[in-house]
Formats: sequence, C-alpha cells, structure tokens
Amino acid sequence: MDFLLSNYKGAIEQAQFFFECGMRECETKLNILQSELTLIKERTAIQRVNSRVKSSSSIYNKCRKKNIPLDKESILSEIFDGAGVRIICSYIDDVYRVRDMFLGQDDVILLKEKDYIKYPKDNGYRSLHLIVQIPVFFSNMKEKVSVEVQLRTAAMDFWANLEHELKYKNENKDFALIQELKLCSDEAHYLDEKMLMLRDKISEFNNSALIGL
Ligand code: 0O2
Repeated sequence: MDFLLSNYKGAIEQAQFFFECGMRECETKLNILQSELTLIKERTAIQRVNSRVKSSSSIYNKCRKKNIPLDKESILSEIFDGAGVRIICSYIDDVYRVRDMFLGQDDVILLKEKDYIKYPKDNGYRSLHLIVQIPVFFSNMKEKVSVEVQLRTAAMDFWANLEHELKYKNENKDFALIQELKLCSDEAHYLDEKMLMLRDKISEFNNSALIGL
C-alpha cells in the first residue's frame, strides 16, 4: 500500500495544497464572524473552530473505493471532504444562525446539506453537514475548492468524539454498547434542549428586570 501510495504522492500533495487553502478561507470567514459577534457583544455563538486536511492515505483509499482517478483534478472535483472545518456552537439555535450567516456570504456556494440534527443517524449521531464551494485566489488563477463544514453543539461534539473512538471506525457490533451510546446521544440532546430553554428564560427575566417590570 505504501508503495502504491507513493506512485500518486505528487498528485495527492497538490490536491492537499488546494484543500488546505480552501480550509483556510473558511476558517478566516468563521474567525471574522466570531470576532464580529464578540464586538457587538453577542453571546458566544461559536465556541471554537477545528479544521483538518484529509491525510494522503485517506485520500488514496477513498479514491480507490470510489473509483476516482488519482490525479489532482479528479481528486479536487470528486472528493468533497478533503478539507474539513468543524464549528462548535453553544446552543442548537446557534448552529442554524451560524449556518445562515456563513451561507449568506455571496462567494460561498452550497452544494449539499445533511441535517443530522433534525434527522439523527440510527446510532444517535447529530450534526449539521454542509458541503460548500469557496473561491481561492492564486497569483494567476482562481480555483473553487470544496469544503465539508460540520456544525454541532459542544454536547454533540463530546458524543461524536467518544463514539468515534469507541466504535465508528472499528465496526463494533456489541448490541448493548450500541444501545447505550444511542441513549447517551438522546440524553445529550435533552441537555441541549433544556439549556436552550433555560437560556431563553434567563434572558427574558433579565430583560424584564432591565425595564423594571
Ligand atoms: P473523519 O475521520 O471524521 O474524517 P463520505 O463517504 O464521507 O463522502 P458520507 O458518509 O455520506 O459520505 O458523509 P457524511 O454522512 O456527511 O459523514 C462524513 C463525516 O461525518 C465523517 O467523516 C465523520 O466525521 C462524521 N460522521 C458521520 N457519521 C458519523 C457517526 O456515525 N459517528 C461519528 N462519530 N461521526 C460521524 P469520516 O471521513 O468518516 O471521518
């Protein structure tokens, strides 16, 4: 496998360069949104942003699995999660607000959206996934790069990270474990909804205290 991979190293590295540039463009947009919300004294809608470029071996394996030719152009046009950006939000409604603010930018093109918050996966996985295309400007050309953006709350992120470690990649078929993980996901979702309700109650209380009601 290492030998096979090394045959395509050049093409994969070139594609990774473009993925990294698309990822950095997205990060910049999100950092600006985060700073703007801080400036206007909005509460913390975006807690943090994590990013990664898919590793050479993952790109190679995905191309092999999906019959994608191992050249730069095909990798860039057929692999949509080569660049990944994950946005961790405080509350469920922040996920959708940040989504709207991000997609509202006229150079961000939405290619695909999967709402695993409204429609969780059977195992309990929750997140909002967007595949977007974003322009990156170079010295003599412009390239549209696809980026997978995942938005989720801190509770969803906690669950997904643990589940990923415990099971997702290992295909563990232990039924009791799968059930327990699903239960944990429902409990995390309950907490998300409860905190949202409490936040609204507290802000209602603070507003009426402010106007002396
Ligand atoms: P990694 O290591 O995070 O990059 P695809 O094959 O990716 O084109 P798919 O499976 O339809 O198509 O994509 P989907 O459903 O949008 O999921 C892609 C990514 O979401 C995964 O990337 C994970 O990061 C995350 N994800 C999806 N389902 C689950 C799940 O059940 N549990 C956890 N923990 N994460 C999930 P990768 O490349 O699989 O992994």
